[in-house]
Amino acid sequence: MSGIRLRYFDARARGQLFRAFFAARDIEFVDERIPLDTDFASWQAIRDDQALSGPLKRLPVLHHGDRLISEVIVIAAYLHRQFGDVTLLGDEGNVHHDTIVSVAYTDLVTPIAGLIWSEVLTPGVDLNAAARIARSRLNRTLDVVESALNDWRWVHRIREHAPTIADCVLWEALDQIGVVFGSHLGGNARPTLRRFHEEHPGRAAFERTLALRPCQITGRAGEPDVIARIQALLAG
Ligand SMILES: N[C@@H](CCC(=O)N[C@@H](CS)C(=O)NCC(=O)O)C(=O)O
Repeated sequence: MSGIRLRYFDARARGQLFRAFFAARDIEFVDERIPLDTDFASWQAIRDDQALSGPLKRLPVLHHGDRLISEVIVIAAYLHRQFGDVTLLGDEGNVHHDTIVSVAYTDLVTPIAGLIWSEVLTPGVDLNAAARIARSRLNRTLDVVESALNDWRWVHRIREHAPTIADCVLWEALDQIGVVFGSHLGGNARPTLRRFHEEHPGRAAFERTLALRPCQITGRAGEPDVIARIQALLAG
């Protein structure tokens, strides 16, 4: 499979899981990043060109040859199929895989970005309350994911095959949670998720990719300050 181009902002949120997948699988791709400049000028310049921004005029989009695919869940399913993982995992494994993709993207990655953007998206929001609600919801989700991974023996099997899309999105979600909440996440001990994050065979590739082109999680201006405030509020 050649001629792959991923277009996304110079941020992690909805794009890093694909960069991680390509890195961990040694797949060549063009990592096209739209700069986070003032007023998103670089994005505004291409937004209406649907050959670049896709049918919904939003990123990420994936180009593969003549195909243009948009929406994270659709791109994820496409890559999962194209790289043979559907065949590899079998019926039950695919249901588990797709469930991890859904919960990690919808209930972890998306709310993390929502919290970082909360003061912009909901003017007047109480950041302290928003952070505590987000933390509590993330903790509940992490508890059920911990239990599902145990039931499915997912972590016992991660060395049996190359990192899947589900591995990449879950690892990325856990890593983003670490960046945003630091030691302030609290909640139950989750040995399986900790092991997944620390011992995943793709970890070196995931971290190398992050180190090669460091970027913030979202496109919000001043994100490091927002994260510092979230952590200070949660510590109080
Ligand atoms: N449902 C879409 C959401 C995509 C999305 O909202 N992308 C944002 C960046 S994270 C975007 O392109 N925003 C620019 C805009 O809407 O003009 C997905 O899952 O891919």
